[in-house]
Amino acid sequence: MTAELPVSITLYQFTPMFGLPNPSPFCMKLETYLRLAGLAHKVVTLKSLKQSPTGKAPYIEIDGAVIADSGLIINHLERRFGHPVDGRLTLVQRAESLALQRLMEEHLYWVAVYMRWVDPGTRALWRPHMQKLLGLPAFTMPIIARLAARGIMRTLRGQGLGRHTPEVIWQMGTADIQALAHWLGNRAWGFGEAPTAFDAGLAAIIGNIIRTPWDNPLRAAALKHTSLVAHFERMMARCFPELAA
Ligand SMILES: N[C@@H](CCC(=O)N[C@@H](CS)C(=O)NCC(=O)O)C(=O)O
Repeated sequence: MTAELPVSITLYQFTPMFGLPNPSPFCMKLETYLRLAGLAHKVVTLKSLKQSPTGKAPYIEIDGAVIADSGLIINHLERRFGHPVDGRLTLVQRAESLALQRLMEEHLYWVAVYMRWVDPGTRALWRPHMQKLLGLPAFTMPIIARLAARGIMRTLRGQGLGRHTPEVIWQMGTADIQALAHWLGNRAWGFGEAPTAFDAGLAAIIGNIIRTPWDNPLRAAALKHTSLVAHFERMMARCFPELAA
């Protein structure tokens, strides 16, 4: 899990939560990838996103360079260290892996954002976790929570999802989950005998949906698919035994 390397890699990400390595699917995907690749790294918990080149997490420092975006970071590490995780994939498999990651990260992720930050039914349940994530005093939370929900709703409207009713948003997320479950079928991993970056991304988004500790239609849809739940648990047992149930 921790091959000695002449380089140092520092991963900057949010504080762990919900019994997950990270409450951000992108951070969890990258940390999972680093463990799958056996690349030694240091983890630094972010207090602010100001140092991130994109203003988003995760980002890494490697060889004196700072790189943001989990996908770009994985591409960089794959090239730098001889394609330790995705190297055996064919071009067709790479195309499928990319398409599925885009589904998870550019669509399903936004339904999960709605689930956590905006859904009026459960927004209050998220508040104490949001406080931990942002590291702010409790008395600021009523106003911060309202501002955050408003800001994220604006982003969701720009992305397009936020222009739909809650029912339609849940339906769209459920369709994504079904597509992922049907695609994975009963296979242990997406592409053959060993997990790839796709599996890191799948476990990260499904884990973040099912381990969010309150009910909603997206979580119910994911929990119905035992193959997705088993895939997440398999990845946790393999990469994060210290957190696995
Ligand atoms: N495409 C990016 C997305 C990263 C991302 O959206 N991170 C979220 C956390 S899940 C973030 O930092 N959001 C802070 C913000 O938008 O201000 C990646 O793969 O790393």
